[in-house]
Amino acid sequence: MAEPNMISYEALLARVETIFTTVGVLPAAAKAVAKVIVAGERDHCKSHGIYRLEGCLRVLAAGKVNPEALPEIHDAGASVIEVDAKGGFSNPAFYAAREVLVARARKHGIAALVIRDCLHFSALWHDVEALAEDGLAALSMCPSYAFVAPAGGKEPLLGTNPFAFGWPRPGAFPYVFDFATSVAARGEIELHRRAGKPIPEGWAVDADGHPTTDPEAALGGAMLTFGGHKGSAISTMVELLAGAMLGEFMSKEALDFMGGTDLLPRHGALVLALDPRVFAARSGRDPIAEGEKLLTAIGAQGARLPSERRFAARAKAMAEGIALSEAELAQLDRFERL
Ligand code: NDP
Ligand code: PYC
Repeated sequence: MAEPNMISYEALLARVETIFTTVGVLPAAAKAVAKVIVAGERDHCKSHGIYRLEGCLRVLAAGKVNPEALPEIHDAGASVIEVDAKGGFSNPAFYAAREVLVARARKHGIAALVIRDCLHFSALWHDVEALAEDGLAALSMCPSYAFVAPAGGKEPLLGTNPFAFGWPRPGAFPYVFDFATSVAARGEIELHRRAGKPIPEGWAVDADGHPTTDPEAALGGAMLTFGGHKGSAISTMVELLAGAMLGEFMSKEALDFMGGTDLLPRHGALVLALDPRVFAARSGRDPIAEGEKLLTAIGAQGARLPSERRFAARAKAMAEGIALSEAELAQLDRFERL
């Protein structure tokens, strides 16, 4: 097998940022989007790493994302804050509103960020990890496209609807989980298709509703929810809270609006931030210390915490560089010549 090419995090970030600014994305947005893509690659989350560059450039070329969008914050001083992404990527909108979300959660104990009208392609751990670093617990969710059949059904109706949670830990990386409510993210199936590999059984059914391990048939059929009816219910909750409740598209509407899955979905997103110390204030107990007892006990059983693999991959990439294949490097070169 060919030796991987090593590139530093900083060098990859600079290259990806330049690719975005060259095609007209405003510098602050280019920085925010490049940061999440390169962080995905650094943490070896390949389904939302540099592979996503192609989709971002495609939606930019199609004129279906606003490269000059300036997120607009609507803040009435209450615990619900809105940021209108103005048809731009979701990440700049989140970072634009992060400070006020944190301040409001510290003041009221709980605050919600409503992100409106955004193009969403990224993993959600970025949001909850950032908030946990500010000492807050956080939940993040959004719809996507109707790729997934509800448990007991065969037709795509629900999105892959990711759901993420973060919890602060003293002197350690936060506790973070982040998963699609489908068995696997759509990006994973696409990566299997590109590599010419079958997908595991149980991920999807074909267009006739029969189980399939062929990624092509899966992409043309329906993905399945994780945990059967349980994942289906959580996915439905994401549609209701981050779609219907916000007055933004649910996954079926997002798909109808864009007219196909070639371009990234446009919808809203919901981020909740909670200050554990405000909630526990009258108990006299330290919620972070109490939480640590549980997290330590999980580790003591030899079980790994979610994100441990990701944080280990990050440490390795920061020390040794990020490994890219010849094909990935060639693609970066090609995008730089656009
Ligand atoms: P995975 O199944 O790869 O991982 C889900 C979570 O479980 C991670 O936090 C992972 O931590 C953890 N985990 C995995 N294995 C174990 C284990 N053995 N023990 C403990 N924890 C474990 O994620 P998905 O494929 O479901 O989703 C991938 C990404 O896709 C997510 O980041 C999600 O946000 C994104 N996504 C985005 C969408 C969008 O619309 N923007 C739509 C759908 C998905 P670790 O990383 O350390 O392995
Ligand atoms: O991997 O399922 C996915 C996905 C959908 C939108 C962004 N990522």
